[in-house]
Parts: sequence; structure tokens; C-alpha cells
Amino acid sequence: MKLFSFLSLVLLTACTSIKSQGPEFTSPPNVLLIVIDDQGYADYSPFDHYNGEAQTVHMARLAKSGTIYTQAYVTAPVCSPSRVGFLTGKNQFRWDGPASWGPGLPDSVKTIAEYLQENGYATARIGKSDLGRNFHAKYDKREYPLRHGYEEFLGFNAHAHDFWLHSTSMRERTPDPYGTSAVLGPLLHNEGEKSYEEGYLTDILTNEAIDYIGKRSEKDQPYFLTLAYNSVHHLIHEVPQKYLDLYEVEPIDNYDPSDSLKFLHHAAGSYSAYYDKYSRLGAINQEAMRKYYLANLHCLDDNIGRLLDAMENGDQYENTMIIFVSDNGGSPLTGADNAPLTGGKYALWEGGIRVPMAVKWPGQKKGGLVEERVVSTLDLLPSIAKVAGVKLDDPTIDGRLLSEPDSDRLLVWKWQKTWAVRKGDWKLTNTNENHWKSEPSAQYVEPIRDDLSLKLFNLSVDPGERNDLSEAMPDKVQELQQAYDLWCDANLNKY
Ligand SMILES: [Ca+2]
Repeated sequence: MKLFSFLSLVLLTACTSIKSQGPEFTSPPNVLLIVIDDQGYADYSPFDHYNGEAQTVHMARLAKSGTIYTQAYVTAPVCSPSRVGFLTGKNQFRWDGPASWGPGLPDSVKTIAEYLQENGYATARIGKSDLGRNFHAKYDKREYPLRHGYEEFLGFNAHAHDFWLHSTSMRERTPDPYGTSAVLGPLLHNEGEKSYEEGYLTDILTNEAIDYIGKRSEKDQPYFLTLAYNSVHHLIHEVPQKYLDLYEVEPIDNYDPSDSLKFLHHAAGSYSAYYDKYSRLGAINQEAMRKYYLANLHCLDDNIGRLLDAMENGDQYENTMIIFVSDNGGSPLTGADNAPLTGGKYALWEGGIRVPMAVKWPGQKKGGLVEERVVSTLDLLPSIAKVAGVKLDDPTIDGRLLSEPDSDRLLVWKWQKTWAVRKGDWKLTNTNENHWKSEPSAQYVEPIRDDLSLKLFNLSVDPGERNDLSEAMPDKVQELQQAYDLWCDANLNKY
């Protein structure tokens, strides 16, 4: 009873306060969108299910001064499609038939950066871009940030970038600097490049963001900055020594194309081989991987603290909307913890699509609010547009206002051969655990239902998706299946 009363009180308080957020900011506010890569649901301290291990004291500052969303969903369980989803406010599988890694960005689909740029905002993107296509084609492609609304860009376009190796000279010495899906070498900078002889990427991106925000404070123009860290994505072990020491884990040598011993050690001597070797459990065991993950996340948290300090010391903090969100669920294969959710990155179990999210609204007077109703990163575009005073006139936008969540909302997902639908407390999905099960990582992933049959869960009492009710409740299965089919019939290929 006590717990129920407390939760009801929190929810009631949250609803009341969120409703009153609208008119209290001075217009137009700045918008800072901080995107984390692959953070676990249990690795965010403001959540009830926080595991007590992850150091996120600075990420939690956004909860203290803002609102946390305990049922925030992304539109895909991996980077590229999820990012396209929240950048456009549309389920990316509207146009991406295979519903896979390469949705790309059609010319006809507008991004939040374009909406804001057209309405007088200065726009910049720092860090990872990754919209699933044209990773290395650069500059003239729609997927390049300068071609979809960002006036400035410093970062990279692939799934991953080495945390340490950012120099032109390193790229020239490396036989395959683009690896499989990772990059090594200088960062892309507008229509050129920027080479760094030293430095850690999380620090570099933070420094650049602080520099950008400082410069903007002298101008009479609001800004929209997307700061997309590659932390805590593999290569998870690449962390400054002082954080490795905190978690008592040994360093692993950086990739070095000139070292013949490492050449043998890394089997093929290529960056691709190095990347593949350390990108998941196997060469690094489970205990050590968790430590690398915690160290990597701790460093990220300190950097977010540095960024927030700089903003609080400026005069624009109050008038800035700050969004903090992970692009997909954590990956147990790189040390993340999604408990009590099932699965993780790469699958439509809750662990793959329910993510840490917090928003400090511009002018928000009362922080520490908890929104427990279902929201989606699809809602970021309409919500940002609203606070920026931008009018939207596009019926194919799937998002709605974060400030007006609906407990009975229909959400749909399509990911490769799998799909899922949520309405109210109920979720129907055919997902399975078929992701990355090749040895040696398979031994670390507990199989749940390794088939594409339909499974039904009541998430209000079973967020861990352990009690499949599909046989007991065939009518509910049919209802949700129909809802999903109807949505697809009405919306696929319309965008
Ligand atoms: Ca990701």
C-alpha cells in the first residue's frame, strides 16, 4: 500500500507540474540534445532499478533539475535507425522496407535541425552522426549533417570511432582506417577534417561543446546543439588510465599498425581485426568488460558534469532545454546492465528499446519530476518544435508532445524479421534472442524464446517479459496484432 501511495503521489505531482511547464520559459530557448550511445537501463542512478554501480551523478543533475522518463522508448534497438527516428519524429521503417541498419534519410523527410534552422536557430552537431548510409562518402550526401540542417559539424559518420586515435598520420599508417563499421583518424569538420595528435574523444567532444556554447552566449540568436557521444559504445575498453585504476582493470594496448608484435597479437594487423576482437565479450571476459564499461561511463559522466558546470556558470542555463537520452538499450555484450528488463541492444525486448531519458525544460522551476507513462524519442521533434515556437504541418510525424503522454498510446516497432506493438500495459512481439549469438559471446546471453512466435506480456506487472500470456489470452493477441497490421497498412511507405 505504502509503495502504491508513494507512486501515485509522484505520478500526480509529475502530471500537475509537467502540464504547467509550457508558458514559463522566455522564447525562444536554446536546445541542447545530449545523445548517449548504448547506456543500460539500470545504469542510470535516478531510476528505481538503478544497480548502484554506475557513476552517473552528473547525468542525475538533469533529473534533479528536470523530469525523468521511466518508460521512454526508442524506435529501434540499434544506433542508425533509432537516430533517424528521433531526428525526424517518424518511425524510420515508414520508408526503410528492410527495417534494418541502413534507413538513410530521404530528401523529403525533414529533420528537427532543419525546422529550427528555418526558424532562426544556429545549429550544430558535435560527435557521432550515423544515419545508416554514406558513412564515408562525406559532404554532399543527405546523411551528412551539413546536408540536413546543421550549419556546423565536428565528428564522425560511422557506427563507431576509436576513442584515442584521431590523427591524420595514424590514418595514413593504417591499412584499413575505416574498419568494418568503425573509424580511426581525424574527425570530420564541416567540409574538411580536424586532426588531433592526442586526447580522448569524450574529452574532445565536451571541450568542443563548451567552446560552442560559450561562443553562442555572445550572440543574440538561440542555438540547437546536438552533442552525440560515442561513449558507452565499443570499443568500450578504451578509457583514460585514471578511470581504469578506479575500477581496477588492466589497460589494453591501443591499435598500432607499426608494431610487429601487435600485428601478430591482433591476428590480421588491421584495424578491423582489432575492432572485432574487442567489440564484445570474448577476448575480454564478462567481469573485466563490466569494469571497462563502468570506467567508460564514469569518464562520460565527469564530462557531462564539466559541460553542465560551464552552462550553469553562463547566463543561458535557465533558458536552455536540455535533453539527455540513450540511442538504444545497453548491450550486455559490452558490459551494460538493463535489469530488470530482458535482453538488450539488437533486439525488441524491453532491454533493447527502453532507455534512460531526462529533460530539463527551459524555465522549469521544479525539478525531480518522474513521468512514468509511455513516451518515445519520436516525441522529441514535436516537443522541441513547441518550445521553439515552430509550427509543424506534417501528418506523417509519429511523435506527440512529451508534456501530453497518453497511457493508452499505440507504439509500433519493426526491426529486421521482428516486430512489436505496445498499447496500454500490453506488448505483443515476435522478437527472439537471435542477435550476435555467435561464439564466444553466445554463452553470455541467456536464451529466452529462441523463435519468432508471438509472445504477449503485461508490462505493468512483468516489465522483464518473463510471463508469456499469449496462450492464455488469444483475444488480446488478436487485438494487438490487428492494431499493428492496421498501423502498417495506413503508414508504411508514406513519409
Ligand atoms: Ca547505440
